[in-house]
Amino acid sequence: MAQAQLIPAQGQADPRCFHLISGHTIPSVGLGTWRSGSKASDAVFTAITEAGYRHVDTAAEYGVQEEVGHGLAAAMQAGIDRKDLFITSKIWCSDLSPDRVRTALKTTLQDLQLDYLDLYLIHWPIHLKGGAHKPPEAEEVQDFDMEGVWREMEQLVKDGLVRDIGVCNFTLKKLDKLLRIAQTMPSVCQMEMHPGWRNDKMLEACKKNGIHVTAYSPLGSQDDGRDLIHDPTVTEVANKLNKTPGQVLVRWALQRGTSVIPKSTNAERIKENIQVFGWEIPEEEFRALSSIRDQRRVLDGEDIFVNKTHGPYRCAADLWDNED
Ligand code: NDP
Ligand code: 1BO
Ligand code: 1BO
Repeated sequence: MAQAQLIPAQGQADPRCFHLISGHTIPSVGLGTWRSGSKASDAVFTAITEAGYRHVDTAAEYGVQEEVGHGLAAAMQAGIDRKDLFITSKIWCSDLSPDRVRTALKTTLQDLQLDYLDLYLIHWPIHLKGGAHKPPEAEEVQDFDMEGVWREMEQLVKDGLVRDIGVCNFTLKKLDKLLRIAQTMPSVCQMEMHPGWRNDKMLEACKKNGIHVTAYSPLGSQDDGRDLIHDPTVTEVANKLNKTPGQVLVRWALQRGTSVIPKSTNAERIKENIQVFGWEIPEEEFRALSSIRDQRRVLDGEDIFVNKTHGPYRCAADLWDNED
């Protein structure tokens, strides 16, 4: 079925796709692939051919693009049309200079075995030297030429290599700057969002400007993440609705008007996470989920970008323009 036909009538609570400012659509649930490792290929194939996903989120930095490419190729061999898929990737910090944008995209396309991307995002708005340490030495953090990089990304759209462009991990300040220089509007802003980090101010700013938001780490992420699956409010709502905590968290994101990209490499959970249509979280439960008091980011960028002694970012608040 063509994507456009999946879009419900206005007001209907079954948003399988959202409209982008470009006129394109984005499937509302996508498969995340960060830390999917060698399982990424099977996860992508299962998601597309068995669970009905049409949207896959990846990034050069995840080191899984070749595996994702194998999964996509296998799904297309099994009969899925490229035009029915929505594939997102992201440019990493070490490629965040105008002269590196096109080469970075070409490498990503090659790894994914694709000739265009649906969406290309600036992964983090910080320009690092190639091979920078984590966290970086002071001299490894370089000036970010946002305007120059964005011009190159706009050119990728004009050249048909990318259908939409956007950003991740932006602040109000950076978004404001981008909107002043953009000739092609960012279609999507991808941000950490879940009931433990609602980030309402960015959601509102994006909505006001017609920018669609994708919620990342919707389940609280993994490893050093936050266990939202066992959060008492989430489990209470899940029990009441006879749904799983994962489904409640994904559905919460949809009802906020965001697309959402839960990661799983487990076939059962991949299927579970997209069974979020045809039912709703009622208003009272939605409000309870939206009122969790302990609001904090899981991924504040400190481990990746902060150099406490020499800067230029000495703490996470510096990274986020002191806006939180
Ligand atoms: P998620 O919030 O999606 O959580 C993933 C974890 O939840 C994994 O441990 C997974 O394990 C587990 N899980 C998945 N489904 C269920 C379920 N139904 N019940 C219980 N546990 C479950 O974390 P991510 O941080 O990976 O975020 C999702 C995606 O967002 C990323 O993979 C990436 O694509 C994107 N992202 C983008 C960022 C950016 O900077 N733009 C930053 C972070 C993420 P298992 O695999 O075993 O099921
Ligand atoms: C280091 C990459 C964070 C997840 O997108
Ligand atoms: C690394 C954090 C960037 C905030 O816009």
